[in-house]
Amino acid sequence: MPIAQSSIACAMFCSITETCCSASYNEKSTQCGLDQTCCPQNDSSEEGIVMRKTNESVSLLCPCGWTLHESKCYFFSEDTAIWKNSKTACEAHGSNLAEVKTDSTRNFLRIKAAEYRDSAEAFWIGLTDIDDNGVWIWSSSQTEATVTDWYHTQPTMVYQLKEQNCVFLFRKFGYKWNDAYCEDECQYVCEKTVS
Ligand SMILES: [Ca+2]
Repeated sequence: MPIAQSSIACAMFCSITETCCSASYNEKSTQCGLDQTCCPQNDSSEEGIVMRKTNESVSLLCPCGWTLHESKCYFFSEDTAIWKNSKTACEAHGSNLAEVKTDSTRNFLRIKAAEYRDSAEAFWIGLTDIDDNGVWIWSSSQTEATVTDWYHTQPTMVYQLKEQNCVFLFRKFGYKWNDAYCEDECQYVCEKTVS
């Protein structure tokens, strides 16, 4: 059983281990137990985030199909939708379109998106300048973007006379960011906080 410095480190170890769906951390022995059985392939339930804590162990996990990164769970959709409907789809799962506040999250999203390169051309995230052209705002927290991952030619703002007000991770740009037409049909990334 691997050793981890903290329950969060243990949970992160689980999140990068493909076969792991939850982790148990024993604070006394600092052993990190990886559970491979709680997430059956056919289980499409959306039970939300489960966290169990006892005197001796803590379990931190995301719903099936979601990936833990730091203290949030992320979902990379298979279906496609325009930006506005992607936002609604995330909200229907008790989540929001993904927001990037740290370098770590920025890198995680780009690397994770690349794992889907055979099946995903682009993933919407929660960034838009629809209210004020050139001012990029995270839609759920209503904060201005400070950390960004624009491809070097982006944002273009306008392309072929149409405004580009919504942002996706774009395969053509190594999943760095592109501003695009909000009416494009793309896959999307949702996030929710482990609570
Ligand atoms: Ca663009």
